[in-house]
Amino acid sequence: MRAGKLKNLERHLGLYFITDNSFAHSYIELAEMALKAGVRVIQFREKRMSTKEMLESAREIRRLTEDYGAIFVVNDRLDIALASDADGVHVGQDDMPPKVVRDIAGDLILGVSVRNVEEALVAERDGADYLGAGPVFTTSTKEDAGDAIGVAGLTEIVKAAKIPVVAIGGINHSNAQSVLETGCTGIAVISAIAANNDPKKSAEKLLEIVRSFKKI
Ligand code: TZP
Ligand code: MG
Repeated sequence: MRAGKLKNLERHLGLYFITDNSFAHSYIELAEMALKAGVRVIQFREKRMSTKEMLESAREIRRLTEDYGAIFVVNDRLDIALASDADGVHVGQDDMPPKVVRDIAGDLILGVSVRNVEEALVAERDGADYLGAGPVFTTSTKEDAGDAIGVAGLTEIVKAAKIPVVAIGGINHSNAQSVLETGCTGIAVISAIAANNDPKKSAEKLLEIVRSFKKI
């Protein structure tokens, strides 16, 4: 079960879309447009909703991702991930430690946000299945994202890590190529899809760029 999930994960990580409710479309609309475009990993990221509302939204996205054979990941909240039958959970440096996530939910895909090689190696040792590395560029989407690590910082992480590295932070159609040239497994975006007038078309264009680097 876990091995199968991980095999799909590596293949699907090329374009990783993170939902955000601050733009014109709802989670579910954005998730559906991304899935229709061909995105196969959707992360549900929500900082304001009540737990009850979060669970409802997560379950809705779970059903949708299931229909498309896509991977569903919940940001921060292991309880919501488990209750919505998500495939994975993604934690940051101040969230539930990866080792604890593994103890509680050994079968879940585990993603960990890292900013440098040191954090990357610790996350890998503690059981991460993939890394979210960034912010590569300055972004206004995440307030506490910290300083940009640049393509140079990303390159160091990609070289040091044995597990897939997904680049995140300020990635768009103009800079995606320079990011993928580092050899990272994929790119994760919020605003490049969610803030676009046509999220589906935007996702399709990003997928074209990713496909010029790897078979996904
Ligand atoms: N983690 C690091 S940067 C970031 C997250 C969640 C925000 C990414 O959003 P955008 O709009 O793609 O820069
Ligand atoms: Mg977090």
